[in-house]
Amino acid sequence: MRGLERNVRGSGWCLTRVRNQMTRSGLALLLAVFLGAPAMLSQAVPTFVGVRTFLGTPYVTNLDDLHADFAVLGVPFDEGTWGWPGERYGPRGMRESSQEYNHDLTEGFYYIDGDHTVLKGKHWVDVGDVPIMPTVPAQTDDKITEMVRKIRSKGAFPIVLGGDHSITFPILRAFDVPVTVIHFDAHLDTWSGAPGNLDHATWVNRAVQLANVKTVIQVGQRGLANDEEAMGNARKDHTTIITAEQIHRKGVEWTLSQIPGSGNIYITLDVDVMDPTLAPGTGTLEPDGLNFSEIDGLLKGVSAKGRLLGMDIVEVNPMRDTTTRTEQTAIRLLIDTLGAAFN
Ligand SMILES: [Mn+2]
Repeated sequence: MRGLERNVRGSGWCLTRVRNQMTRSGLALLLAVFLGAPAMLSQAVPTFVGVRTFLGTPYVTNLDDLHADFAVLGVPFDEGTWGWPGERYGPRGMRESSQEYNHDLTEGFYYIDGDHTVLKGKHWVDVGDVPIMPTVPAQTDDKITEMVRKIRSKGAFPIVLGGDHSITFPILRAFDVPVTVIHFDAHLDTWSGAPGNLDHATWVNRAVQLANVKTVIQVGQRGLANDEEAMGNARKDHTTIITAEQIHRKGVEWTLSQIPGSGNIYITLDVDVMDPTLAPGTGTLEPDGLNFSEIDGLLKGVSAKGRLLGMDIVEVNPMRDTTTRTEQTAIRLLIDTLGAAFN
């Protein structure tokens, strides 16, 4: 039934792909044709056709109607940045770039290496964006918490697309169980900032004060923006720090060995943890970041350290990357991580 619920967009199907689809699920197609209902043909839709949802998943506008394994929530918010604005376009950019992998997601994702498929039978939905109240960030933050809490109460895994990094604090507030936060970032995000302020460089100081946050493991820090003040606060916050240089020098396996096993895990991925050559579309560029194999290996490795309960991808700024490679890389990392965590 899931397939029949899917939105089939346009009639310009590529014949070769339709033929392949027919070989695989000819019966479903014939049935659908006879019943006059849309078949599982999303794979056959070109990437430039249709209304954009993440990976072409069904759009659920009312969270009371949410029945899925994975729920994608956009947070188009960048009022928490000290640098370049534009992260508010991150969710739109990632929805657009995700069309590259648009297909019937219950078929899972096939990897040529290892000749295997992950996430088979999983149901995804896009629940749209958090309502944003411009210039009233506390209200926006409350909405973030409310929506993530609701997604979790419906038994779905929240995938949050930011937005600047300040959004991770209201997301974590929505978890009512103890979590270890694995924080991938070029920066510690433990700066003191303006008094009472929640912004993208200070959110870790607040996160560690949440009763449900057990600890924060910081991975990938480097460069000149991590000053003594941020380092002092990171120590006071009892965070574990593994720098980019250590990862380059000692490798992915060593890095994973430094991260203890944990009950529940939450992953927050600031795309600036990657090298700017790989992810130029972000607000705070810093040379000598992680390459794709490093960040991919680390994400897959940490997701096996415990029970992954949620994930966000933040600081994607499409206005600084017209090539869209930042978005594409982030989406691939997300699928690889979920594939490792749920197989
Ligand atoms: Mn950050």
